[in-house]
Amino acid sequence: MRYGTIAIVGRSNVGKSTFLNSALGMPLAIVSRVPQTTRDALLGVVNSGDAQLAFVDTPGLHHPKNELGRRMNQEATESLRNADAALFMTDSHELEGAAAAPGKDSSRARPRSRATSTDRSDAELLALLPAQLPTVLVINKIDRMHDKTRLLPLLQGMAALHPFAAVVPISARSGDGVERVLAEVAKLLPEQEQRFGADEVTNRPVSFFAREYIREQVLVMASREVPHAVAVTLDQIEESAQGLHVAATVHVEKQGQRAILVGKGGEMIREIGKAARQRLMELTEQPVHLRLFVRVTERWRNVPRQLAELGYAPESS
Ligand SMILES: Nc1nc2c(ncn2[C@@H]2O[C@H](COP(=O)(O)OP(=O)(O)OP(=O)(O)O)[C@@H](O)[C@H]2O)c(=O)[nH]1
Ligand SMILES: [Mg+2]
Repeated sequence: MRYGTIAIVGRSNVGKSTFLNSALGMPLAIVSRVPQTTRDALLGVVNSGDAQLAFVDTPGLHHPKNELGRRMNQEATESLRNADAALFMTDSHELEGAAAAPGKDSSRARPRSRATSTDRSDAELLALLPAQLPTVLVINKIDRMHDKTRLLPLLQGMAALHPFAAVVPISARSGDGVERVLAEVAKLLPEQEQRFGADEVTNRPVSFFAREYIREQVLVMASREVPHAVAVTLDQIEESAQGLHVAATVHVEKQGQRAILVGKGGEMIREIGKAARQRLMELTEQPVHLRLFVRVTERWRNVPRQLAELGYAPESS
């Protein structure tokens, strides 16, 4: 019997949360095209053969621009310190693009589109892995590779950067290769008692997912306008015979962002609410009543007191 925690780390947007969902067989974690979607570490328990794999999905490592970003990076590096193994994820599509560009080495891969000054290279991030931590390299999004003959040299190039226990190409979106990752990771875990019951998936309460699923829909529906300025707090969360009652406030930083999120005649926020409610109903398997408010909370990403009030844990020392 094997059990252990595995930190899933890598740059933003490489597909860490998509992988967790694929391994779990349910869309627990939020996913979007916007970098820095995940802000808090999220446990997802996967039972595979005689092993129990406690995955911890983490925020994408990046050069932070504000207090929130600093805490997100800290959350990821702390998860690594507490893990029995790591899954380091990168994006084959980006590696392919970087390798094709003359004078660039594949370890320096950065997003081909949407590249920003917050991006960090894989080589930089590999240096953050604790020396003795057994690590599986997962090369994601192989479904997007134009030239599959490039895969082998990319795998070899990445493998040369770090003593990985295994290298596995996957498509987290289609599920291709995910089982192999589970098998490789299970080999790295200590022989010990399992910690979670067969039907335990996570340790986060429904209130966490209520906030997350609302923020996810904002990212999905208004990704161009307000990608990172959004936080969600709950004003009410109660269960009754009629189901789950949730009232939440969506915080943005500027009046203009508020106008966009509310939309013409309140249409945008209604659509966000409808989709988030659907996600919550599927998670909790009960009717959900959701009311949303949009409020301007200036500079919340930079003010430690407001970060704490908006649910982002105070920095641990
Ligand atoms: N084509 C393709 N797209 C993928 C795959 N895996 C993830 N994606 C997409 O990549 C984008 C980012 O996915 P996420 O799972 O949110 O990435 P992440 O690494 O968790 O990102 P952060 O939380 O921001 O660090 C989303 O649009 C996903 O649908 C894949 O295997 N193939
Ligand atoms: Mg994520």
